[in-house]
Amino acid sequence: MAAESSGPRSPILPGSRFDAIVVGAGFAGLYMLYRLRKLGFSARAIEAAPGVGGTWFWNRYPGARCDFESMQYCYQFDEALQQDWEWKERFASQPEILAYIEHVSGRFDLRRDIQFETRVRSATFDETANEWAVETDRGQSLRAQFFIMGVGCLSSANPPALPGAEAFGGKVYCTWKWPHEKVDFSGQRVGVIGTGSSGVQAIPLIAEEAGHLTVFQRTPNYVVPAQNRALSPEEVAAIKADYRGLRARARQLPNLYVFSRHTDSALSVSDEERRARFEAQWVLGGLQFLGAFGDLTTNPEANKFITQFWREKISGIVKNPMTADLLTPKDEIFGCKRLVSGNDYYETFNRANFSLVDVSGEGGIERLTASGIRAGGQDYPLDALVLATGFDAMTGSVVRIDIRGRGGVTIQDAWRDGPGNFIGLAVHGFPNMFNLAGPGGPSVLANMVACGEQHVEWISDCLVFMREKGLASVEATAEAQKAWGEEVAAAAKTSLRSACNSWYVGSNVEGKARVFMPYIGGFPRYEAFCNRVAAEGYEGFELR
Ligand code: N01
Repeated sequence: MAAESSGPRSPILPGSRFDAIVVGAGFAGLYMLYRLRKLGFSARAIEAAPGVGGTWFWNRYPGARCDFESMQYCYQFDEALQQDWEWKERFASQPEILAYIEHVSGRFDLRRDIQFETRVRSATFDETANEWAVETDRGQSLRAQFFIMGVGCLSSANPPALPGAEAFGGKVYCTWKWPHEKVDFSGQRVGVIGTGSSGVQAIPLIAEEAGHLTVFQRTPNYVVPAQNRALSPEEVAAIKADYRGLRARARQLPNLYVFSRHTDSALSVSDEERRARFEAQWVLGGLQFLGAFGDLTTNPEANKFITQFWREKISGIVKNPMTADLLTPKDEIFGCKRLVSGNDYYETFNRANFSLVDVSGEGGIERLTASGIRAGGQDYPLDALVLATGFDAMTGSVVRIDIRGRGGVTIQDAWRDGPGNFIGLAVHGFPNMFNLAGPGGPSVLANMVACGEQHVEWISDCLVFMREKGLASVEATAEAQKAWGEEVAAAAKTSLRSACNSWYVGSNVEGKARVFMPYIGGFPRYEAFCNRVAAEGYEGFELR
């Protein structure tokens, strides 16, 4: 289906022993590779795709776009790079982000150390040699002192088990592995399952093309207009004149992201003032809505005001009152699931070629049939079905590798009750292994690119420290991991985000431990922890 599987496979690179093996050539993995090389470590990155980009390589569905502003969702490690690159839009589209990552890999000649179209199958810690033995799906055996994962938080798909899937005669497309060639939906009856960020972005564009679009919605989401637009040369110049200043300000903020945010309580103002503030943040666009008041995601009373505001917004846009009601979140806590930033989402439901089907009831979608979907006792004929059903987030891409640490303990066993780790970077029992921008760090709650850079720099410093001291292994202690787990859990308790079903808590994956996985204590506090650990000679780690 996709072009990447049809061409010749990229060659296996020579060499089998490295200082470090990096898994993944997305934002974090690429920078890790760059940094390792710069510091004189030998490194090989292993990447499943035939190109760089990670999540931005695969997620090519129509409308795919970042919900962080492009001038912040990019590397800051190289001033010339951030000055040279010209972002076109306020929120960059997937092709623009992919072009940027490809530019970076070319500019720093990173591809020569990346082995593409290769999956790491297993990684086993050799306690005698203090190194990792890595096997790939191409039959290679590689060894390295350090095993570093940049596998992405949202890269392991979680497709629903739909009865009758084999009977369906139409085409099935998945947002997370979209074909490289243009998919032409002209005149077709298309169904979309999933109204998270991916579905919300894809739906308006598919609707423009399809003969008829049917959206199967299980849970209504809060969708805020992105208010995307072209960047003007003046605003780009203003940011570039003080790019370092912008980055420094971001570091002082919980999400590593500068935007308009207020810290006062939604309860401290009059109804009119509150409404005006909501309206102003709505107009500013995207995730900035979260900054309307300081307590929207911590105080249930403040949170409730949003539901009313959303109801009014939707009924002001969507003409059919039944559709508007179905689209309106009711008991859903605002901000609990990731706020969705879209373009023309609610407006799309006014189209004549559109149906919204509620599949929230018992049983939801009953089955796929040869000609479509059966739900609520009714048949919906379809020529094509789009799955936008999300990911086994944060841990899925780690646990699908057969990773075995000290004593042969598997990562699956170690993480059975949740992804225990120390400062998001290391796991007790798995010496010399690091995880970039995953659970236990601010990662998905923050600017992922900037967060990944901080991780890469911390790990690089640790590796240099070990080299200078002649150390063979570094491993998080059980006590440090336990204490960090308590910190992560205590922070989660302060937020309403841990109180609902979402991929943040793993509830979308059957059998997954229910744990709020990212660290919600804010980036500055997180970075201070990391810095203190390093300053104290890697306190919380056992160095051998
Ligand atoms: O996935 P999701 P996503 N029957 O898990 C529904 C990032 N991202 O790919 O809510 C019917 O959010 C499910 O319904 P419910 C971003 O962090 C960012 O959209 O579980 N429906 C839900 O509606 C985002 O949060 C960007 O009831 C079923 C949807 O599928 C994360 O990736 C763009 C179902 C899944 O939503 C994931 O987003 C895209 C079933 N059996 C992604 N199973 C931007 O930067 C699942 N669903 C803007």
